[in-house]
Amino acid sequence: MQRVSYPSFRTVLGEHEIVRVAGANHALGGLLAEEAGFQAVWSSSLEVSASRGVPDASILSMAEYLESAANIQKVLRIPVVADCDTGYGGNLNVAHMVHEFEDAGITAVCIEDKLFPKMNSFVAGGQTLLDTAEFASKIVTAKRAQSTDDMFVIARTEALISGLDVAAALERCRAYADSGADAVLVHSKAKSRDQVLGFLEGWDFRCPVVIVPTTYPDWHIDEIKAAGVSVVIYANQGLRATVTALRDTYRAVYRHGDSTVVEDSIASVQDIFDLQRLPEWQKLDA
Ligand code: SPV
Ligand code: MG
Repeated sequence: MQRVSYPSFRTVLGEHEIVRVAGANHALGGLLAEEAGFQAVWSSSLEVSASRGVPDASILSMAEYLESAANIQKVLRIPVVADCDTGYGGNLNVAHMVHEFEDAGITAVCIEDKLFPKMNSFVAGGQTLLDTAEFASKIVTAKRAQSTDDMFVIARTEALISGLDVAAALERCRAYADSGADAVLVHSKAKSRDQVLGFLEGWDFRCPVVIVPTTYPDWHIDEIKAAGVSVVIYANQGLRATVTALRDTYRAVYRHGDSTVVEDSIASVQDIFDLQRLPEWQKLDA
């Protein structure tokens, strides 16, 4: 058994009309997303920071996020899209980030136009934007810093998150696309898809659009595709499912006094061995 190989995110995007991406914070989560059929995995800053028990507020360092993303990518046959927040500082931090993520085999990174340190998009307050030209220069720097054609840089606008309107989001994304972004991500915390639909109606598709339908979960993939979106990220459903599953399981075992109460509803140990590809590893043992 050799290390698994995987296509670049750019290749995957070229092969699919729409790419479905699932959030994860560790390799096992990535493997389960791959098993379910997703075409890529989002190494989510919310998930990674939550897995460390700290807020998603630029508390962990670039090296810590890199380690998570790289550990996920090492075992997958699908590419990782790394959520790199603001790029961890200014332009030169962005350049260092691109170098390091590229070295680790990551083929897609996403940076957002908020001030460093950033706060998670769903938190009220702390959503101050970087000036459009300054963020555009981060995109130029990121593209200059990459050493392979594969590296895919997603420019994410938090305009709608910060309370600006669709026109402002469009203006920012046009500037980012013209600065070399490979795709734009328009994030919204509205309770319906209407804000993002308004964005798509005004977008001239000079580059692909990425969305994160967390607060408007009723938007079916066929409708998202018909609206012209190229990439959809289910950013934190896995994390939230994990919390529910662990909480219910721990509480039930503690309350019941033995674990018979959960045995029928939890994965078998053999299932874990299979996810670990144990038989393939055993063949390596000379
Ligand atoms: C993440 O998953 O870390 C994201 C999406 O950036 S959100 O949490 O909605 O900001
Ligand atoms: Mg994030």
